[in-house]
Amino acid sequence: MIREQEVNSNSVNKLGRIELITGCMFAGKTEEFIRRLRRNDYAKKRVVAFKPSIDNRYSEDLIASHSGAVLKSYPVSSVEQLIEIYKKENAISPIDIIGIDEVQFMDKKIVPFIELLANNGVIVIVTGLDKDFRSEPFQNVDKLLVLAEFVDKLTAICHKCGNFANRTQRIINGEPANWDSPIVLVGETDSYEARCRNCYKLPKK
Ligand code: TTP
Ligand code: MG
Repeated sequence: MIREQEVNSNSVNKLGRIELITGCMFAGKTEEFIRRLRRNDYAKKRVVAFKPSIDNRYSEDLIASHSGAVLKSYPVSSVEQLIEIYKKENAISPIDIIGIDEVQFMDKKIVPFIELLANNGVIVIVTGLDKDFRSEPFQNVDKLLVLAEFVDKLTAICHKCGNFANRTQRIINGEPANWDSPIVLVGETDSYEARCRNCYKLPKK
C-alpha cells in the first residue's frame, strides 16, 4: 500500500473530500465527471484521471462520454498499479484532484485508498454504478455512498416509456438477462437499457 507521507501534502489546505457521481447507465455520469475535472484544469489545478483498463469501449486511454467528450486518463488493471502511477505523478508535482471513472470495476482496496487521499487533502472525484443489472448494490459504490461528502445520483430516461430511470436492464438476445449472468459484462446499447422501476424486470433466478 502507500504510507501517509507519500500522499499529497495539501492537507494544510483541508480541501480533501470525496465527490461521488452515481446512478444507472446512460445517466451522463461520465459527462459530468469530465466537466468537473475540466473545470479544475481551467483553474490550473493538477488533475490526474484513472479508469479501469477493462473498460475499453471507446479507447484504451481516453475516458469518453456518450456525447463525445473525451479526457486523457491512465488505464489501470489493479489498485497497486494506480498507486504506483499516483506516486510517480505526485513526485513530479503534488496532485490536487484525482478522478476515477467506473470505480465499481476496481478492486475493493480502492475504497481505503480513496479515503487516505481525501484525508490528506486530495479532492477525489469518482463515478460508478450504484446497482448492477440485478439491482443489487455494486461493490465500492456501496461504501462510497456512505463515505463521500457529496453524492450526485443521476437518472437516465427509461428506454421503454420515457419516465425517469434509475435501473439498468441487461438484455441478451432481446430478453432480460438471467440472475446467474456474470456481474461484469462491458457493453453499451447492444446489451443494456436504462429502465424506470415500472419497466425494469427483475432477472429470473
Ligand atoms: P457506465 O459508465 O456506468 O455507463 P454509461 O457510460 O452508459 O453511463 P454514463 O453516461 O452515466 O457514464 O458504464 C457501465 C459499464 O458497466 C458498462 O460497460 C456495462 C457495465 N456493467 C456491468 O458490467 N455489469 C452490470 O451489471 C451493469 C449494469 C453494467
Ligand atoms: Mg460512463
